[in-house]
Amino acid sequence: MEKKVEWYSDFVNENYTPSKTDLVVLFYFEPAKGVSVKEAVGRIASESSTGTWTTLFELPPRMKKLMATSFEMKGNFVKVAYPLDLWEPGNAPQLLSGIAGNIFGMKALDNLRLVDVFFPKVYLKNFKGPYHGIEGLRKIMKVRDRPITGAVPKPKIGFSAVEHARIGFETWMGGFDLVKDDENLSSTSFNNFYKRVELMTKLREKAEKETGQQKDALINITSETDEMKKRAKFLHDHGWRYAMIDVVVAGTSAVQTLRDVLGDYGMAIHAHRAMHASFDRNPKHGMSMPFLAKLMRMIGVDQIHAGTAVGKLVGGLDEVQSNANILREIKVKPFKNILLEQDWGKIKPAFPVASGGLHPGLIPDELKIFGKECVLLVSGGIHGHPRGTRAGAMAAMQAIEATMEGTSLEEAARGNRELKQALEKWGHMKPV
Ligand code: CAP
Ligand code: MG
Repeated sequence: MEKKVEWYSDFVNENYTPSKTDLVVLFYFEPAKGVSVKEAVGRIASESSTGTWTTLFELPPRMKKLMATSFEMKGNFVKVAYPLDLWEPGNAPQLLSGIAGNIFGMKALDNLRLVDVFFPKVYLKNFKGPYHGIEGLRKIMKVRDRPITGAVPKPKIGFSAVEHARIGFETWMGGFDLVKDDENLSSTSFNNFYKRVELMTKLREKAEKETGQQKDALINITSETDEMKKRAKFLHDHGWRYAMIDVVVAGTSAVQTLRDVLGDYGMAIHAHRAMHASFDRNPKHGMSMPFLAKLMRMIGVDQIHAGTAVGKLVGGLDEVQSNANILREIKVKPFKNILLEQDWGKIKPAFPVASGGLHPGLIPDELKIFGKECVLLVSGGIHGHPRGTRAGAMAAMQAIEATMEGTSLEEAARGNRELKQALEKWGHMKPV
């Protein structure tokens, strides 16, 4: 008789009903040639929980209780339930090492995609969620009835701190709320972080005085973690209410640490998602953007880039709307094979950020997709205005106002020179 060397089928139970405290993951999978569906889903559950490739000599009884279970196979989708005790409370990196770890490299699968995760209440309670959330940020910025607006000086890196701050000032003066650093700008020989912050602080005061509006900035602190803490304190000492982190490259551990540090200062986190497309762009493999957004809301960012659907970067309408739902809703409804149900309980809603290739002519599309509950970043689309940054920001603000009033941009352009000039340059083109 052939000896049993593997125990993958022990991790599959088509009749399993998850308990209230199970974490449930929705995966898309494609078995490799010669691997049955049952073996494939058994391996997913096994390698991401207690299993390994072979049967073992010693198995304490506890093991049984810690095994994950694959259930509900529908075509190429399967759900896997993980018992709560597998997970260290409040440890986001450990979660990823399990549900998003070795399993992506298994030879038994041609493709595997982590689509979404349902977090039980007891698991969520060890994470802080956003410090301010949507309501808190609206209060700070004193902006109620329209999206919060911002822009990155462009080109994205190369300006000196003085040049950068001057462009920031023009952005604020054109009516924008926020000036944002670009993802690859941190502290360079030509644009030192500390110098940039000092200059921006002076010009923020001037812009606030001249406009009577609240102004702020999303200044990028991404760096080694101790240095990030230092930069966070420096921002706080200079009266800034936000800090920006490239959350994927910095990693969940650093984001958790900074959520604590910034929370103690009463500051918000702007999350840039640079590098996300390395694992979410291929629809058959990797991890989905809605799940990244969910993970970051759980850890506690106040806003995160969510795509535009019409701008220069990938991310279709279903994905963009799913990102927005996962970030804004208290009770997220299941949607196609993209979202699982999720009750966020006490975790505050976060803003989706629309960014990437936007200009005034695309603002009606963005407001249709997101409504007013978003942050709109229009960068190249203001600095490329024929009369410069300030006029560009004015044009974008005019486009927002017109759209919110239900007026077409063409009609609004008759009384607004800046918008008229923006439309003459870009019309409603969708950049690629
Ligand atoms: C936008 C941007 C952002 C992208 C990121 C850029 O500038 O600053 O980093 O929006 O993409 O460098 O491209 P533009 P996403 O407005 O000039 O395009 O929001 O999809 O993460
Ligand atoms: Mg950028």
